[in-house]
Amino acid sequence: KPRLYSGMQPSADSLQAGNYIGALLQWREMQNSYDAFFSVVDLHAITVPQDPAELREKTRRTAAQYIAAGIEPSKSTLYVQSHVRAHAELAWILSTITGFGEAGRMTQFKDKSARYGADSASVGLFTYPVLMAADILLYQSELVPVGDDQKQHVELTRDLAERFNKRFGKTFTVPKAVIQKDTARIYDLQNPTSKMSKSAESDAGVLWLLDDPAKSAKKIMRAVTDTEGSVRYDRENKPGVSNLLTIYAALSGRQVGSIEDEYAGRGYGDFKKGLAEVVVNEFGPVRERVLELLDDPAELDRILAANAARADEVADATLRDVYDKVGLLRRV
Ligand code: AQP
Repeated sequence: KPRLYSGMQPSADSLQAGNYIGALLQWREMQNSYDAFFSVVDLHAITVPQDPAELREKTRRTAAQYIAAGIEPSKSTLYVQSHVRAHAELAWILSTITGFGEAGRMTQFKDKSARYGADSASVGLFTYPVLMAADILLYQSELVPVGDDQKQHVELTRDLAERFNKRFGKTFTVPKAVIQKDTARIYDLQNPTSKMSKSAESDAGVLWLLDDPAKSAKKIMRAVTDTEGSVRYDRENKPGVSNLLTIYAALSGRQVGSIEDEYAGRGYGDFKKGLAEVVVNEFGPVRERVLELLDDPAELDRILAANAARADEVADATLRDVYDKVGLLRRV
């Protein structure tokens, strides 16, 4: 089976609906046809300040959400990035073949450093894409499912793989990004032109996977719509309603058209009530399962350790080859 790699940052207590629909649901599907590696990328998370105790907890919680959403640790390799040392080691090697200017062109760094200010933006935030390249290349991944915003980082990964192969001989598989479909992009409920995000400034527009169902229902009832009053998909003129339709379709497995038909001639209130039910039915059991998993952290840690050992095997083989190729003396 072809290899696939993807990951998420443990940057909040709960994942949000965009992470679930845009990433987890797709991963769950793909794990059947690919040799998939799914990582909780804690080394990436510390490129911005994190509280140590909270980070540990968020890492477990993120892993639990992967499992509860249907990523099977016996089918996919589901592990914590920092458990596999090769990530940091390969990132160092790759940083030595990355141009300073090349890294400086990454738009995510420009955005994030503008947010934090030049002096509080870390060097780690600057080299974030190099660590991401290491994540992907360690496993000789062919495919990398990512959101649109990560496309540039996968391009850099390809460039680095090709550069390394050319300079030192064939070592890495050159990966391809699988860009998430437009219908899998979820927007903020209060601000439906910007993407739903774990780090949104206001909580009101974010649907958390682990939120109390009544709270999620309330947020949906208060979601921004428009004055037209008809439930139809029109991303440009009706971003709020279109976003709700996208969520409805993704979580119910129905087509947008059939949902439009069902609510034709009915108001937004009915439509939102219907959606709230769909969300509660889908997220409720996931939440229950997460709570069960978190109830036995030792068992969860054991699963993660076993999966990290599996990841180590593949990663170490690549790293050993890389060390040899660049001329590092083997320790005997
Ligand atoms: N709104 C979204 N719609 C669809 N997909 C989304 N993803 C995130 N938001 C949406 C997908 O989730 C995965 C997780 O990526 P990440 O944890 O590296 O962070 P992110 O993409 O930056 O997501 P967040 O929630 O906005 O996190 P923070 O606030 O921590 O930066 C990716 O596959 C992404 O496409």
